[in-house]
Amino acid sequence: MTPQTPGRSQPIGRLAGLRVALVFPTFLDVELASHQDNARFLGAIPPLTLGYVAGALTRDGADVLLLDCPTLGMRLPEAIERVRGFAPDYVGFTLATVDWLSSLAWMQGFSEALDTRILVGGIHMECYPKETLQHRCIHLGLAGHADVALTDLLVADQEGGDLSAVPGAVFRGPDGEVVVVPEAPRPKTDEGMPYPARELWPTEKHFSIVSTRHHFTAAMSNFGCPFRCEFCILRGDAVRQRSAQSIVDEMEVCYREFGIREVDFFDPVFTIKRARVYEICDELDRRGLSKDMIWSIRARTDALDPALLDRMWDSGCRRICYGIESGSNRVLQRVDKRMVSTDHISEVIRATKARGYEVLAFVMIGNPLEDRHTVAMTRRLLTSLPIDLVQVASLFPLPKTPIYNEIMAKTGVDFWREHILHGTPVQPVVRLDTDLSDDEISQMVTETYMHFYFRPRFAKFALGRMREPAQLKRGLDAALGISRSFVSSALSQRALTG
Ligand code: B12
Repeated sequence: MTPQTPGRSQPIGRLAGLRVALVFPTFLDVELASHQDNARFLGAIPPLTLGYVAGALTRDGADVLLLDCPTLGMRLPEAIERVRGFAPDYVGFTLATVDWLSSLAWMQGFSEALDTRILVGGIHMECYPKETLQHRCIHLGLAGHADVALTDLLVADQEGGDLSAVPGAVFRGPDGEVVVVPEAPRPKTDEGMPYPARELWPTEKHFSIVSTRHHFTAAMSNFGCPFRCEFCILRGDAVRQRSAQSIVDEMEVCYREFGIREVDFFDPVFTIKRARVYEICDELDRRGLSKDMIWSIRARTDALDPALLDRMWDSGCRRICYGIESGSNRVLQRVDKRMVSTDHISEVIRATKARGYEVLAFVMIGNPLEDRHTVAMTRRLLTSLPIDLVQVASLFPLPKTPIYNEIMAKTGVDFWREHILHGTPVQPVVRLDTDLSDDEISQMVTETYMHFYFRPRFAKFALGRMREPAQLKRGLDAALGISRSFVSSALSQRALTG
């Protein structure tokens, strides 16, 4: 029997008749505060967050339009026209702090063009709810998971009810002052949480730069993370764990209803509970899904062991993305990845590759204690191990992280708050315990990519996995993009040094 999407079989209908358009903007035409290149090269990843919001809304009977603009190649004017035709009561946006200016430009565009209420949520609303609603184009916000309180919020807003009784509500009171209602404690399980509403987005168009199968989707097996990395906003966040049953049910829906053959789990540590991973594998085998569907996970090298690697391989897991972050043990300890040492990382990566997995490593440049020497150590680690793919990020201190809190304590300035309120630039980035400048770091990021990818080993790997021309084109586009940013950063370095 095909499993049902939870909640959809018996809609409660409290939102019946309400129309909500959810918009995931295309940001590349606006000046970004963050990593433009990453966004371009990652691929067309589904807007999972809005998929979950849409799932919660349709569960309770609302009509929802979900516009995945980057995947559809849709710019602001076209998106406005599409939404106008839908005549929504609300237009919803998910906000990430680093993309604030782009989101604001889109929300202002919608607010000027349409007579509708703008609704916001997302991780940013846990950081700067008050500052966000200072912008008059935004009417209503929610901090916390949509399935918990969104229906209450919209019903209260529609009926002129008491918004201050809704946990996580953010709104302007009668005198115009912004009211932020504390979020209720996060649920510990995913009970009652719908799946992302995949029927509302163009699944056939989604891919990631590393995906190999059609159709592809992204998913989440946990929300939040119990680890305590100092650069991460999820640190200490209450973990909402999904059961093995619910994860495999969702995979089966993906397989049968959407023809999906590859699922990439985006939560940072899929293997938090090893017993659950065994259950997932058993269930995938029992339903015959492991024969024809591949999946990939993100994990820490200290949250896996050889037996688990064997078990996941047998049930169709084919890629593991490890957050190894640095080749320097001092840097790892400084950012509280202290359970890991580079020796241990090397051992686990070799064991992973020996079983046939593709190995992707995430590294960062610009953490506290970073210097040219530690960056060289990271590069050496990457090229000394059987790693197939690498993603290099420059540290952008995020709000609500220990690194950012230390920067605030030292400088006395909350840069992000100023950015949200007044649009003041957040670059050059103020960094902690490193003398490296933004320009040096971005050049090192590009050099690290070049150092890793422009090697015969990678060319062999890439050619070996190209099964269709589209994959080859994506790989070449990414390589060209990296080379271009290398040349332009080399030229600007030369200009700087005269
Ligand atoms: C999958 C993912 C992506 C996907 C999909 C993004 C998406 N928005 O759907 C892709 C690859 C496209 C992506 C892109 C980016 N991401 Co991202 N992403 C994630 C990841 C791994 C999971 C997000 C998710 O699906 N969570 C599951 C849902 C259930 O939880 P949620 O996101 O909190 O959403 C719930 C509530 O917040 C609320 N809610 C959320 N939005 C809304 C909207 C409305 C209207 C309402 C009412 C409620 C509501 O209801 C949701 C459902 O319960 C998170 C890290 C993590 N583990 O959470 C990073 C994360 C959110 N991403 C991050 C970043 C930086 C980015 C990028 C800026 C990177 C870049 N420049 O390319 C872009 C920004 C795009 C954007 N505006 O979201 C940061 C955000 C940090 C910050 N404060 O800014 C995070 C936290 C990663 C990290 N540790 O740094 N991302």
